[in-house]
Amino acid sequence: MSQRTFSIIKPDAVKKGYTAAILAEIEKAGFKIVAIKKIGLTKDQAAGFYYVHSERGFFDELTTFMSSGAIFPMVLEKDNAIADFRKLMGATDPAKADEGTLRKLFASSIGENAVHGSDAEETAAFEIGYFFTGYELK
Ligand code: RTP
Ligand code: MG
Repeated sequence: MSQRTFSIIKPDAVKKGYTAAILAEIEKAGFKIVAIKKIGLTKDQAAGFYYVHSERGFFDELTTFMSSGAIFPMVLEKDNAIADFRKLMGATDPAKADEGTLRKLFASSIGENAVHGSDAEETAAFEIGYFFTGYELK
């Protein structure tokens, strides 16, 4: 059944000029881009997005990184979108990511790993609502 997931092209990938190449891989994999925009987050806005990790040792590094430059948040749609996008994205650590995955192709380290993807239906709903409002999601 058709499902929506949420993704971000992170600051490292935007800075390196990989945005178009990543979008091409996403469309090649069968995802429809429902919504996309270019924005910059404050550190507080990054902390709100990643609040589930607020007790983790890497939280300060993560929110500093996510607010370090422009990002492209987006909403993607296809059958089984959440699980299929996690597969396309690859492991959190690019050194452990399978060949052909976005993180294998475009990421440099566990901290600067090029893309985000929602991990469950509830997180996708929260994350889509964090960045997009109803009229942007036609
Ligand atoms: P994401 O949420 O960004 O899609 O990544 P993920 O599900 O694969 O990984 P998650 O466990 O949710 O971690 C969120 C982000 O935190 C950074 N991280 N750094 N230094 C570290 O040990 C470490 N561990 C995680 C990564 O950028 C990861 O994407
Ligand atoms: Mg995650």
